[in-house]
Amino acid sequence: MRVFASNNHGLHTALELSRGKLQLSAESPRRAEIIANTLLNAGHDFHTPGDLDVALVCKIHTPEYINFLSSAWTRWQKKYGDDTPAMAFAWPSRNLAPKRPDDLVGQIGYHSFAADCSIVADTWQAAIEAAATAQSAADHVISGATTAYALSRPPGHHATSDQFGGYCFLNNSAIAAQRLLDSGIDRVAIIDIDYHHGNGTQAIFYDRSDVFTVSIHANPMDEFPWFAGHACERGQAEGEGWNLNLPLNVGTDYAAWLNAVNTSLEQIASRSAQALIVAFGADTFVDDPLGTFTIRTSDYTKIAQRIASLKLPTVIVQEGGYAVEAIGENVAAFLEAFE
Ligand code: OKP
Ligand code: ZN
Repeated sequence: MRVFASNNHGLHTALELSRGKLQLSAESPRRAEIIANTLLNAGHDFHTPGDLDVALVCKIHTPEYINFLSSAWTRWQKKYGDDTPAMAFAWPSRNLAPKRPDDLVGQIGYHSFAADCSIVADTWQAAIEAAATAQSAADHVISGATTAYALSRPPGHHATSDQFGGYCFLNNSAIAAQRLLDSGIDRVAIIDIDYHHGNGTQAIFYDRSDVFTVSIHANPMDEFPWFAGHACERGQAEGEGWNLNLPLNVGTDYAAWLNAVNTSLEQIASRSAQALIVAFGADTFVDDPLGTFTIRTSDYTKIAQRIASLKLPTVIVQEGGYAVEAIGENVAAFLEAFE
């Protein structure tokens, strides 16, 4: 399969606040290195992404968010003069004013929803290239290929139009979906099978019916992102009925996961989607340190065969997956079914 990957993803090596400590993020450059090595050995066809189309990104993210992300590190350096990662410590949560402050630290809080993300010197460059990777994979499908894989890192599905969090800055899957629409496709479906709810993707398309967003994930009553991902969230206005959440219990096994995928595929098949984005996280894997599902490597091939049976042009975009030693094999197992 045609694989798009940036050589510069490692520019983003961030810290996360976890269990009261600042530590190296589980979302590491090593993840992408292992995926790339495994896929190269398996004979996949590697390409670097083209330049990101800024006008495309502006259809998914707000100008003030893009301005903020592109200048945050320089502003942080100017303010503090050292190399500590830029992070927030206050957010406009319930009962606080949602007005955007002028101060940089206030803006970091305004433009984020979690402290598992930090901005370092080249986070913006890495995020741009991750988005470009998804854009180029979409372009490959637009030019007639049945499938393409975007090895995007940092991931994207938690990023909303104007907030980062959950290791995500730009919503790569949403950008790929918009690219497909802009090529003349009337409706795109996104199936997000990362362990965590794709809250950013849901929010971006919540009032739209041109993108049918589906997410299968651990119940947000128990798992990150906690404040989105319930079955009752079905879209609004024009988009009412165009968002489907299938929250699953902690500890979900392959049989129950397959069942949710089958439900999703039936829904997608009845919505006249002409192309598909798979937001693929491998953190449903049995040994994933962040997940609790019990999916095994060979299960990824079987689930991918089900998804491929839709016979839609498909862009696969990498999201999470933190069992680093197995992530390459898990991605390879998934892609295998599309060959
Ligand atoms: C991103 B993606 C654990 C912190 C967990 C939230 C999880 C982000 C998942 N130390 N941070 O959906 O894989
Ligand atoms: Zn995840």
